[in-house]
Amino acid sequence: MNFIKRLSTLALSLCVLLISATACADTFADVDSGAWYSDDVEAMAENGYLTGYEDGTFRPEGTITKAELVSVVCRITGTEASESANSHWADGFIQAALNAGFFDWDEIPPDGTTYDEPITRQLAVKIVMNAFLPDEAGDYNTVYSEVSDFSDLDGRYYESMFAAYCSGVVNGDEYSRLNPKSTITRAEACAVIMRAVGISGGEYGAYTPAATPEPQAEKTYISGGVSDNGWLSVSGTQLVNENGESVILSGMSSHGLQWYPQFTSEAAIRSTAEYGANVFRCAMYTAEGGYLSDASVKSTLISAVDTAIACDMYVIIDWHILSDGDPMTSIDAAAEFFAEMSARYADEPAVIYEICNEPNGSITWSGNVKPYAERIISVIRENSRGIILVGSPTWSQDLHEAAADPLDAENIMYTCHFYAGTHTEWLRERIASCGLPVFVSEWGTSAADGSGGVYLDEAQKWIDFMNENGISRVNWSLCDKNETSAAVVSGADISDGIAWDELTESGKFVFANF
Ligand code: IDC
Repeated sequence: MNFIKRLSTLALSLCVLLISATACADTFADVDSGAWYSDDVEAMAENGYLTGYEDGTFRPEGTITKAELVSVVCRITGTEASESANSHWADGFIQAALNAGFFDWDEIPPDGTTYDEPITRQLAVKIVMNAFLPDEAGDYNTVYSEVSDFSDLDGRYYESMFAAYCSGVVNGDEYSRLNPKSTITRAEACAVIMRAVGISGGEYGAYTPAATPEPQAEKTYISGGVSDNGWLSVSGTQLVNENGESVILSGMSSHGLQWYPQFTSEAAIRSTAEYGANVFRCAMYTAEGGYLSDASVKSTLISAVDTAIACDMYVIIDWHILSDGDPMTSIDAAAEFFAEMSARYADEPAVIYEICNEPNGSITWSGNVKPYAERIISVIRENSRGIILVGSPTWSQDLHEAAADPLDAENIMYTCHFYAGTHTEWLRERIASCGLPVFVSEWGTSAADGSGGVYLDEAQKWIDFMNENGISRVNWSLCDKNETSAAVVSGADISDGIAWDELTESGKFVFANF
């Protein structure tokens, strides 16, 4: 069959494919000429490789199924449909593509059961590469070093994905991810097919690949960070991500922002992410020279929050009451502060609000902390659905009091703070038996005064316990103060990040356990 004839057959057959179309229009109502994929979609349509829906749309963001992708590839390559073995419209193409070696039997069993499932990106790429560029080879090292979610790629797709990536058939997304197990949109499938067709050198049409701008990595991606998990919520006692899967956040707390702002620099926060942290806590003291006497510390906080967000980390805004033990004392200032913060970060899934670090002194849960929490929660909820962390009396250890009279609100977690040299099995038992969603927003390897020890054996028991129970944790603290809980050795130059040998004994233990 000559090329022109094949094309016109294609144009005809594609009009009835997928897609049940009326006319092969070369523009679609919903494909904006400025969209990154518009040239590729247009080229596919002009060549008659595909058409849109009856209503004149192409639905570029819709997913493409196994049947749809395989049949388009078969038609472009001229792979004739085999005799159907079942009643599915695409069965003949699936059988033919299987025989042609575009994919393996188990990837799309030829019994029709999975034909209408959305195809994964890695399988789509394999089929496209086998069909159009079977001899193209890629390079492991390039992909390994450039792709941030390399570990998500299944081994059987290495060859085709390496070849596709190195030849430009696929690019990483804004986080340098290939998202191999995710679905692929119709627009993306067009781009991938047309690039492969273009690189194959014209056998399937005089097509010059569109000048699709290479998506550049713009944002930092970290595994287990905000781009992976999105908005968090609470399900039972667990913190879960947008897909309802359990999530553990692990990271560092700043020391007092009024004293150690240099440890909230981009280099410092990014360093913790590079060691595996996915959360950063900004401890804004209210007393001791903090916010209530010097509101300028709020700018340090905002800059730290924005830096953590840029690092793809979750970030806790901590109203760090301590020597001022009753949160009620400064409730008006807290309400004003959280109104401002929740408005500022209303659409930001990264931000978590910790409304009272450690209530203490002669106060009670029901008489002081709970009424405080109710007001501040309602303030935050006017703007944000983010997670809210609530402390309890006795420096956030009295979970049993909170459990006896819990808050009636959603996406709330109760904090429990421990220091391995002071708090042991009895506090773990309290957490295990309270029945509340617990978040350890502060813990130390030292004794409760921030010094002494370090107590790494007990700390290990805590880590094991938190892992077993899916509990998130934030370590005190990222600073170089001369106290054992500090993670960084005194006087270290951290302007280029934190090197392993600049970590204290505590820092090494904590960073190794993110
Ligand atoms: C400690 C600091 C220490 C500082 C002291 C008072 O490590 O340098 O002098 O606060 O501001 C907490 C508090 C946290 C404490 C920490 C260790 O939330 O602010 O930091 N700790 O004592 N609760 C239990 C222990």
